[in-house]
Amino acid sequence: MEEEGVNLEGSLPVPSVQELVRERQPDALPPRYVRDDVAPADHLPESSQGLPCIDLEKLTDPSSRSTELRNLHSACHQWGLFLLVNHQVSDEGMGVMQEKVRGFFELPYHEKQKSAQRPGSLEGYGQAFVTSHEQKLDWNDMIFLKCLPSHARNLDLWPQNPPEFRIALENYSEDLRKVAVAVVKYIGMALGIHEGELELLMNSFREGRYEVRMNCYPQCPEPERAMGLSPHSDNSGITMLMECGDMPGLQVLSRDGRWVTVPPIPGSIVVNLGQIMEVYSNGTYRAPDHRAVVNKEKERVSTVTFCYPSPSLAVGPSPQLLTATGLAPLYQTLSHSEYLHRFYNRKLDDAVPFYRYPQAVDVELMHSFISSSSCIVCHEYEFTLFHLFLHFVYSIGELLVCKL
Ligand SMILES: O=C(O)CCC(=O)C(=O)O
Ligand SMILES: [Fe+2]
Repeated sequence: MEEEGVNLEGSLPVPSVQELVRERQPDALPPRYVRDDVAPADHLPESSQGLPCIDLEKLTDPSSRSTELRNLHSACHQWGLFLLVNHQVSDEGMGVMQEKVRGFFELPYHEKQKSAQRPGSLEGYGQAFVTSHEQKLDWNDMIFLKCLPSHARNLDLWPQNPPEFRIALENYSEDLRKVAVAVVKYIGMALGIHEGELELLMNSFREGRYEVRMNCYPQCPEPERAMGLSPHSDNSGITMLMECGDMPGLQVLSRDGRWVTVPPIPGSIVVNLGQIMEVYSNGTYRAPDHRAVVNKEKERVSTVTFCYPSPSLAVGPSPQLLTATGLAPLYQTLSHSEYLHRFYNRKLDDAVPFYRYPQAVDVELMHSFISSSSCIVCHEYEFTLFHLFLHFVYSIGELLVCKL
């Protein structure tokens, strides 16, 4: 049990799992990594069939947009996670980044330690959310770096090795910012957000924060007793994960409580919604719980980009959505800094999101209120009464113009 009020912006230093494996080659898990709290049955990988795949080109093309928006709506509602293909990041761009991240974790320990976390900060090479010396540990080493806006970079923590790591990360984060703005635009449209508010949402991601966490999960002697990354949902707007190899490990919790393995599909990006978008959608979409499991055969490396809107955007349900549905907000609206303050000062084992209103709201009933039929006037993907109302206003306007 964690004490109330522990600040999670820093993390206690922990041994490197890669070093532990290299030096000791253990046959059994060291006690601190044994996760008796995780039921063994949880480790059974479920079939990955049925996980949604979204094609960004189909969203861009007006002739296929409404069908693909419908798929996106269902993906965000059912899973809060999807595989993104045709996302415009070149194979070369992704390949270079994968090579550099793998290259970093292959460096000698003393070289990686040049980027070691400093007390009180999560940035750098180390681990996150370790607040006591008794706490069980994940089978994971990571390096976490702030990338955008560029003035947020702490370059003294950016590895100088492998050569050109820095330029690869710079280019990769710029590429992912473009994808994030497009993805957020279509998530907004799938929710029925339009015009000024859609522009505001996109701009806030254009000017937002992009932070990259690179994970290394070494081979594990007893994978069924360990956890690569404990179950959590991200506090981002959206998160984009790139596998740096072909070893599966990421699992997402389905609505009916099964852990489903997300397959590594070459060239695709796994997008999951973070809590900011769950709140923005007033619970229509989910920030799914997910985790990483480990294996005996092969080290796994992943690169995870957390995309946040700019701090000027309050964290709360979309005003347009609330007006269109007439539903009560399920979440409080907080300033960005208050939202982060509550996140970093939450209790680690808090199951209930810290920003949710305490009153019981029937979320399923609320979802059923938002139908997914297309507009009867323009046949675009749109389901809000507000949208129909706008058609009505435009028609009156046109009538008046014709009469004059
Ligand atoms: O590496 C993975 O599969 C999961 C990573 C993740 O969820 C995270 O870094 O937040
Ligand atoms: Fe995550």
